Amino acid sequence: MGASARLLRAAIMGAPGSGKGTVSSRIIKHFELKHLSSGDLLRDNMLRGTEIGVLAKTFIDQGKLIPDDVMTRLVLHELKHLTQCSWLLDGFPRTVPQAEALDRVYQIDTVINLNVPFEVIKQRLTARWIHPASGRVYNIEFNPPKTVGVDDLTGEPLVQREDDKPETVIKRLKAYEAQTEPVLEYYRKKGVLETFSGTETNKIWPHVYAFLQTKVPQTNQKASVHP
Ligand code: G5P
Ligand code: MG
Repeated sequence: MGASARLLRAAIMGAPGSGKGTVSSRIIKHFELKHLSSGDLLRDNMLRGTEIGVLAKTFIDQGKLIPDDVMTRLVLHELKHLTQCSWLLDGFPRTVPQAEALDRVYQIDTVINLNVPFEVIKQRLTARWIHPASGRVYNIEFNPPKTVGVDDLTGEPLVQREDDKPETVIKRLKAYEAQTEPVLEYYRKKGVLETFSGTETNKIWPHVYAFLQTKVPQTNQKASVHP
C-alpha cells in the first residue's frame, strides 16, 4: 500500500473529564480525522429514544459502563461507514474485552492517553455544559459560551449532563480505575501508547499536536492552520 493510501487508526483515552472531547475537537481542526465519540453516540441514541439509548441511560445515570457486547457492536457498526477514512476513537475501547474486539478488526496505530489528576477533573465536570445535538462542550471557567446557557453556533440551549452530578462522577472515576486503566497497560505492551500528563488542556495540547504531526499521514494534515 502506498503512503498516500495510508490511514491512521487512533484512539484517545483518559479518565472522565480529562479533556478527550476538548482535545479531539482541536485535533480534527488540524488533521483530517473522523472523530467518533462513544459517549456522543450513546447520548444521540438516548435523545432519539432508541432501544440502545433506553438501555444506555440506565447505566450512564448510575456512572456504570454499558455492557461490552452492546458497546462493541455499536462502535464497530459505525466504523463500517468509515473504512476509507483516518479516524480517532474517543471513549472506546474502555475495557480489555472491547480493546480485544477492536483488535480483531482493526490494527490500532496510536493511543493518546490524557493523564489528569482526579481532583482537577471533579472540579471541571461540575462546570461543564454541552450542546446535546452536536456534542459541543463548554466550561463556565475554561471555554464559556459567548452567551450564558446558549450554543455559539446554533443559539440552542445548553444543558448539563445528568452523569456530571458529583456522586455520579465519583462512580465514573472508580469504573475508570477498575475497568479502563487495564486498557492502558494493554496498549503500552503493544507499544502504541503515548501519555500526556498535566492539569491544563492548553499546556497539553501543543505536545499532542507535535506528536500527531509525526503520526498522521501527510495526506491527512491540513497545511494552513496553526495550533
Ligand atoms: P463519555 O461521554 O465518553 P467520559 O466520562 O469518558 O464520558 P467525558 O465526561 O466526556 O468523558 P472528556 O471528553 O474526557 O470527558 O472531557 P471534556 O468534555 O473534553 O472536558 C471536561 C470538561 O472540562 C469540559 O467542560 C471542558 O470544557 C473542561 N476542560 C477541558 N480542559 C480544561 C482545562 O484545561 N481547564 C478547565 N478548567 N476546564 C477544562 O461517556 C459517558 C458514559 O457513557 C458510557 C459510560 O457509562 C460513560 O460513563 N460509555 C461507555 N460504556 C462502556 N464502554 C464504552 N466504550 C463507553 N463509552 C461511553
Ligand atoms: Mg467526552
